[in-house]
Amino acid sequence: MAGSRFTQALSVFSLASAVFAAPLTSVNEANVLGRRTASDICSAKSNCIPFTIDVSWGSANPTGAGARGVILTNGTLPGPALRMKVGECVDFKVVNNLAVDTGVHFHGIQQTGTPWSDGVPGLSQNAIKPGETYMYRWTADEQGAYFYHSHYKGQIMDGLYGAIFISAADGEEGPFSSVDSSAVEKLKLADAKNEPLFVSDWSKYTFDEFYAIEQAGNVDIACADSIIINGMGSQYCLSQDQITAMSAPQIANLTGGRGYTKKACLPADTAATQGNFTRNLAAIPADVFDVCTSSKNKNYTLSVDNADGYAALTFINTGGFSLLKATIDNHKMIVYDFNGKWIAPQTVDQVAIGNGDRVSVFVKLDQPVADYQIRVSNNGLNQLISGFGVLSYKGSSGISASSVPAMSFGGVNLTTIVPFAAAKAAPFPAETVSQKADKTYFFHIQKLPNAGHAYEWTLQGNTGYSMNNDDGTPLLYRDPATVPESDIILKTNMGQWVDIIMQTNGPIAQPHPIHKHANKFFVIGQGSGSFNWSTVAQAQAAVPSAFNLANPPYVDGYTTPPGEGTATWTVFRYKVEIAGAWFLHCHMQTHFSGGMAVAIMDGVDKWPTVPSDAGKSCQGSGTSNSTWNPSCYCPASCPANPGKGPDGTGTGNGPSNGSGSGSDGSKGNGTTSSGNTSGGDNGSWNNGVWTGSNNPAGANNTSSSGNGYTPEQQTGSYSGNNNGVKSSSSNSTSSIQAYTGAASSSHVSLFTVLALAVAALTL
Ligand SMILES: *[C@@H]1O[C@H](CO)[C@@H](O)[C@H](O)[C@H]1NC(C)=O
Ligand SMILES: *[C@@H]1O[C@H](CO)[C@@H](O)[C@H](O)[C@H]1NC(C)=O
Ligand SMILES: *[C@@H]1O[C@H](CO)[C@@H](O)[C@H](O)[C@H]1NC(C)=O
Ligand SMILES: *[C@@H]1O[C@H](CO)[C@@H](O)[C@H](O)[C@H]1NC(C)=O
Ligand SMILES: *[C@@H]1O[C@H](CO)[C@@H](O)[C@H](O)[C@H]1NC(C)=O
Ligand SMILES: *[C@@H]1O[C@H](CO)[C@@H](O)[C@H](O)[C@H]1NC(C)=O
Ligand SMILES: *[C@@H]1O[C@H](CO)[C@@H](O)[C@H](O)[C@H]1NC(C)=O
Ligand SMILES: *[C@@H]1O[C@H](CO)[C@@H](O)[C@H](O)[C@H]1NC(C)=O
Ligand SMILES: *[C@@H]1O[C@H](CO)[C@@H](O)[C@H](O)[C@H]1NC(C)=O
Ligand SMILES: *[C@@H]1O[C@H](CO)[C@@H](O)[C@H](O)[C@H]1NC(C)=O
Ligand SMILES: *[C@@H]1O[C@H](CO)[C@@H](O)[C@H](O)[C@H]1NC(C)=O
Ligand SMILES: *[C@@H]1O[C@H](CO)[C@@H](O)[C@H](O)[C@H]1NC(C)=O
Ligand SMILES: [Cu+2]
Repeated sequence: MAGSRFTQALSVFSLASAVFAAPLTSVNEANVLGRRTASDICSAKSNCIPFTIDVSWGSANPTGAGARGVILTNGTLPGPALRMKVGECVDFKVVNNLAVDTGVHFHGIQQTGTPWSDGVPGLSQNAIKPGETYMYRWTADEQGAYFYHSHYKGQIMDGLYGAIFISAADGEEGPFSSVDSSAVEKLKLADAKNEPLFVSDWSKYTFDEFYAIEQAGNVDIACADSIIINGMGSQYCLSQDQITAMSAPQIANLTGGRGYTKKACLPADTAATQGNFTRNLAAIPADVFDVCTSSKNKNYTLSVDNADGYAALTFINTGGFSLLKATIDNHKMIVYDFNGKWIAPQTVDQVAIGNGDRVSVFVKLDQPVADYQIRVSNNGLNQLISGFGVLSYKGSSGISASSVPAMSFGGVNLTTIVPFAAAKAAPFPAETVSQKADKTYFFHIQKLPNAGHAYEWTLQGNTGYSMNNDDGTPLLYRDPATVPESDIILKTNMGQWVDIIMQTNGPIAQPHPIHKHANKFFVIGQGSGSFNWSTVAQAQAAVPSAFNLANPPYVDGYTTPPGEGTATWTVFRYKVEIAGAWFLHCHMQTHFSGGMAVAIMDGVDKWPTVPSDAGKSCQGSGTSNSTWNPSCYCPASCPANPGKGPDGTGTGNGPSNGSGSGSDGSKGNGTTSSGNTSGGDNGSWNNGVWTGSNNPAGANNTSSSGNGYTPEQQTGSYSGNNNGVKSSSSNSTSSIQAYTGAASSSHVSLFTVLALAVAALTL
């Protein structure tokens, strides 16, 4: 099984490399398939904010080491930022000018009522093909810092990402008065100008090349060339003395006395992190782990004005594998927003930023006018590496002479520091978590058992989630009744409280930044060692201090604790609130690509019907606080009760009197049918015309159907059972023909591809 998966992955790579073998073009040159522009798309209006990104393969040189193929978003890396306000909706159009498929996820956005806009090929949509466009429409329902990024295979490592800032609704008060009660207005202004700092590891290799090297060498690569901030960085090479001085005491032991490589990384054959597998070290280019070549590009500069009193910035880790931590010389940071939630503010010297995390901080601008270094260091034993930015006060004439770094290039503390405590990030205002759960899953995070591959992982414990599922039929489009629950597909009912216990197996329990799509989860407990209880309640009774059910972190991402010589465990608890097909996965792209994910079908009892025009372009022209009705997708004008037609009723004289009252023939305008024979009636409405015939022989059914809105050609049908007993049931079915005029409803054709899809998701 593992073997076939390996082969599959290899063939995918060969395909991709064929695509990428074409000479790289600059952003303005068309790819082979011809460019699409925003104008060749239908012009029907919604009242949402239009936002278009054009993604294309181009080249960039973030570290000065030479140009590399990257994904450019409107010609830039990172892409443009989207700013909105709670209650507003966006028509986020992605024009795929890549030569490969893509899909764009809105990290942390809950997608209430719009599960088809989550941007995950294979789960919530079909991948966007080259030359195609997909329009994601969703509503901003919670303030905070978010980001969009490719969720197709490993494309995030090639650069497709950009910020999303959602400001609070009028009257919603953040935790600003407990930051500084004398400067609430200044804090609000700073928050409104919150600047993204995308912090990320960077490699000279594209994702496909990177993954191919992992496979060829049978290694899990956690060694970067550079840490970049907003697409800028340098490669720094340390002397052997510097490496030795910054090495943690465990390194000699972990590496069998050899120490770090010249690139300051754990060697490729470090068994404790790579596993005891057969490797092919010769297949790994020397510059991946061993050879360091310095290069230089700019340091990103964040300009601030001390007249503002405070600046706000958000660290966002879009990297492939490096957990990061940041400090700003001579400045405290006041963390006020973490992974989609305001929190009770924490004043700290250092913040940790796991992959996918957003950490928003206020910086009090009370230092002498100068430049101060922003330091971003790797936060793990795998490598000694940092990237740098500059906090530049208006009027500055250079780096402050009295600058005091809080940590070294290798992330070693240089002063006494207070780090941000994510485990104590109490939501503001407080949230309530259920004291018990309805359903429990127990996962073992580890390398995929029996696969023999250092780069293959499982979140669940036995089975990995294959990246090739990204090319399959979306789970959202399938009838949950026909999808069996499995190791990698969980099924829940609406309203249930679900516990996810994750044990990260030792001997070296690496930390994993776990991200959940749709609504957030509470982090109710964590500890060291094995989770050797059968329920959370038993664990709570045994080690109450390991749990917090008072006001625990309520987040869309959280990093599991590390362990040396031991396993660790973490418990997430969430309420099923939004029906759809969602991911729970490690946001280290290398682990995710290696299978560390499960799909969750939340709310299978309230499974959504995907509008047939989901993803179709009909971008709106809203500019501010517009609202929209999520059940009304593309139509130019929404009916008062979209998706539902008038109630139909049927009465007839059967053997005894009965009545059927049907609900809501969808947008159809068949309304009333009545029968009048002793045996029963059989007939139908069509465009408001009754074409029924009496059927004295005894059929008791009446039905009506009618055409509704044009040009969308919605057809509603009502069939009432009028069988002379009072309990007659009603029924409504609706189908909306595709905007393009394609035949009838989506759900019918989707069932037919089911068998194929099941096969695709089975490993
Ligand atoms: C991105 O580029 C397209 C044209 O290719 C343009 O219509 C759109 O407004 C740009 N988006 C942003 C956010 O600037
Ligand atoms: C590392 O430490 C462990 C436990 O102390 C010991 O058993 C092992 O031999 C050490 N390995 C090396 C390479 O020093
Ligand atoms: C590798 O094998 C050794 C000896 O069998 C064992 O002690 C160690 O835990 C193994 N390491 C991993 C990561 O499995
Ligand atoms: C960026 O900052 C680092 C750390 O201070 C420094 O070594 C490097 O020279 C700076 N790069 C540039 C281009 O100024
Ligand atoms: C730095 O200091 C903090 C606070 O004492 C501590 O939690 C952390 O482990 C230290 N980090 C390193 C790399 O020594
Ligand atoms: C749980 O496992 C640990 C070892 O990881 C062991 O020391 C402890 O006694 C076990 N606890 C129970 C309740 O079995
Ligand atoms: C829309 O925003 C404007 C300006 O922020 C505000 O005055 C107005 O009350 C808002 N309208 C709604 C319906 O929220
Ligand atoms: C059905 O009900 C109607 C109205 O209540 C009544 O007039 C009619 O006689 C009834 N028919 C039979 C067959 O009971
Ligand atoms: C039965 O109902 C149909 C449709 O309303 C009507 O045209 C027809 O005249 C009725 N027949 C009798 C016998 O009442
Ligand atoms: C019902 O259908 C007729 C014929 O297609 C159409 O003229 C009429 O507007 C429709 N009524 C409603 C409420 O949709
Ligand atoms: C019509 O109703 C009668 C009385 O409930 C029932 O016996 C009969 O089976 C029904 N016929 C059909 C075709 O549903
Ligand atoms: C609703 O109508 C469909 C199609 O006529 C039928 O297959 C289904 O059994 C009906 N359901 C109920 C609850 O009457
Ligand atoms: Cu994500």
